[in-house]
Amino acid sequence: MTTKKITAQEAIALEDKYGAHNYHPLPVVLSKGEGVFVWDVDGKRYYDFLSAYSAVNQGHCHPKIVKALTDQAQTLALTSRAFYNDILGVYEKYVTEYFGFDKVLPMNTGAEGVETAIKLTRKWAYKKKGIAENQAKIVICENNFHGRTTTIVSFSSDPDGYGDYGPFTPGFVKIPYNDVNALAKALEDPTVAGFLVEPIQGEAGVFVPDAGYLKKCSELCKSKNVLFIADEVQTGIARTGKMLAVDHEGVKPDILILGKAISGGLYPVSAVFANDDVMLVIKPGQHGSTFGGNPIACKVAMAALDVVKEEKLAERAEKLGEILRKELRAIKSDMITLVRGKGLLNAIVIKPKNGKEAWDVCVKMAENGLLAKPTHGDIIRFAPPLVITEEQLMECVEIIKKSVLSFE
Ligand code: IF1
Repeated sequence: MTTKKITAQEAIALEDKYGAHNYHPLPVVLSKGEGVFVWDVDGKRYYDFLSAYSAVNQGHCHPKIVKALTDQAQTLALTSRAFYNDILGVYEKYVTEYFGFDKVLPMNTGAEGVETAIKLTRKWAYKKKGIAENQAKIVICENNFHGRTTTIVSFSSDPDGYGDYGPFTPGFVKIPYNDVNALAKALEDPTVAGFLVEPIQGEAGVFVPDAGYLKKCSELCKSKNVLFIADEVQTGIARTGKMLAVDHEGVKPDILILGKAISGGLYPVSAVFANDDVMLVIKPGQHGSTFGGNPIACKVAMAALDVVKEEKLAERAEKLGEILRKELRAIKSDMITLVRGKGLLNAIVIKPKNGKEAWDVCVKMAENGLLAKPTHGDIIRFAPPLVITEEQLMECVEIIKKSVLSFE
């Protein structure tokens, strides 16, 4: 198949006519990416302040990760798990040492990682904790986002996420986020096997819980023999200024879920980590995936994780995040009512002015060369690739400022 260069209008019309209408993108058609930048089909350059929802923390098309991908693609792409391959074990050793767990279970998407963690928790409940068959419960939080499978949307608070997708999977108990007492109360039920939580709620608009929340939750779980399950699909891999967001509080989850930037956005790779006492409850034939742990995925993930350390991305995110929030707070506009975040996972809350809202601010920023996406109508997420320099960040602050002030 050949693709000749098409116009933005043509590209949008094709998606509209032939694609399902499950997204509503900004009217920008991208055709190239490099580092912190993306280019549209007309050659206009933008700073990417979404980073594919934090999948491209290492920057677009990072040469080291691209090389790992193309080299392995020309050697051996996929064997399935019916046979051993010469890369998977090497990757498993690398990645478990990297994150400090006994075992990893490789999957492809974030949602599959979450599904894996749910199945693992339930099987552990029956095999180890001694909960009666089909009685295990998992505590989850209001306004969570963990993916889009039927089981995961069963415990979503977002009507767009779950509406008309029932019947739903039972076994989940919803509590308010950032509420230790609510967790303590929920854990009084002896059939609770796990607590699944995002260290920062991404979809909820980058909602950062109080300091100490995760630590207290993890201690409560320990005291009740309940698995503490951290969904770090979005917050992990240096995004919040530490390798993992739980590292800010020195918390070690019983189950850790990673996705997105574990591949630098080059390939769908997710991973579920646990120690032997938990992970080994799953026996051969009881879980898996055709593509999970394939040689390309393993090589790509190792390169992507090398880059995080080599380029000190966690330290950069920590330092530049402080600067970004300080500069955003200094913008004198009553349209920006709140600036929040950790590391380079940030958001501003927009109060509409003269009929202009977050969407209009994003359209204006795009005109001015910076891409960000509104969520929940009034929140704009700012999450550039972590390879951004301080000088580039200051240029971005100017674009954001100019765009917001254009509505005064
Ligand atoms: C979409 C949001 C971000 C996630 C956490 C698991 C997954 C995600 C904490 C599932 C995915 C996504 C998916 C993307 C939009 C995006 C998102 F706004 F919807 F919430 F990033 F903020 N756990 N997040 O954030 O991972 O299966 O997609 O690989 O378009 O649905 P996935």
